Amino acid sequence: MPDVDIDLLERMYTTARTIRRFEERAVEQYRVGNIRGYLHLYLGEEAIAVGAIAGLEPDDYIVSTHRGHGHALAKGHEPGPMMAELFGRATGYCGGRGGSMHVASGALRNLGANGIVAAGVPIAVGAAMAVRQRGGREVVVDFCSDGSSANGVWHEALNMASIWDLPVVFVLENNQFAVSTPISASARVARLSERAAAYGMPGITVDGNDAVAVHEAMREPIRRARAGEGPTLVECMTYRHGGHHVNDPGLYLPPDELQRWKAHDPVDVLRARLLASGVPAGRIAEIDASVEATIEEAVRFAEASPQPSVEDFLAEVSAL
Ligand SMILES: Cc1ncc(C[n+]2csc(CCOP(=O)(O)OP(=O)(O)O)c2C)c(N)n1
Repeated sequence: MPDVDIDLLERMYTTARTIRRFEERAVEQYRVGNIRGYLHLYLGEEAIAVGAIAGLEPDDYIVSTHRGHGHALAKGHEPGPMMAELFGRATGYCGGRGGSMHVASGALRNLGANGIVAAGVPIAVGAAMAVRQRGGREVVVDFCSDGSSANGVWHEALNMASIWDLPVVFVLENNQFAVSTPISASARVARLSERAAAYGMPGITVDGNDAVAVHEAMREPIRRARAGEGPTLVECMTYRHGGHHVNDPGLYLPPDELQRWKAHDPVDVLRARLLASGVPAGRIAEIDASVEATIEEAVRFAEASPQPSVEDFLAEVSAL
């Protein structure tokens, strides 16, 4: 087991637990009609955002996906305005206009979740080009999905990032399904990280349910990107705890496979690491209680927040 700083381990556990409770409460709020439309949950995949972002600096960028609540929370978005965004309220990160699938924050350097599969990948490459042109030292982490890697633009974007040695790390969240299609029905390669070879960049596969493993695996890709040595593809193996979105019962997930992955739960893995590192169970209970209070406060904040006004609908819309 890698030797990990206890403070870092506590921070990673707190973030994973925050994402978990945020989404569990979001499901409740969806069921009572406070959140509408689609809600794609990150339950079971939390370790990827937590581990990948733990190694970034505040000025580094992320680009997210339709399953993006965890990315945003790990990048420092506060649960209150995040929940308000899901509620469509004026106090949300995008004034309630983005909702679950379009959370973004310039200040926090989250270039946005995206409802279109693979659409974030060229945005990440464009951001990395901008960093390069400005002579900056920021790194862009592009969260993308197994489904996105079957999309033409994913391949074009990886190729361009590679030929120009752009400062980007592609973090492919392989939850093994694109809606109900298993990865075995859409790819012939055993590991999607093998696709990196086609573009002359390193490709690695890591246990995406272990935040420490993800964090360790990201060290060299982040260093490489920052040093101008080019991109890396990091495939993180994981599994959804349910269907594709909140209203999909996920009946196509083989029950024994789902159970196996649930037994390797990302939050439990971090808790076990804390205990094994000598952190007392009482300290973990304190963290849990504080997360609980934060998320309760986030729900209250969202509920009490005003709806966006009709007059403001055209604000920030420009016509050329
Ligand atoms: C370009 C495009 N095609 C199809 C869809 C419809 N769609 C939404 S999510 C999804 C697949 C999702 O699977 P994956 O990309 O692996 O991400 P995951 O949901 O597993 O995180 C599809 C096909 C879309 N949003 N965008």
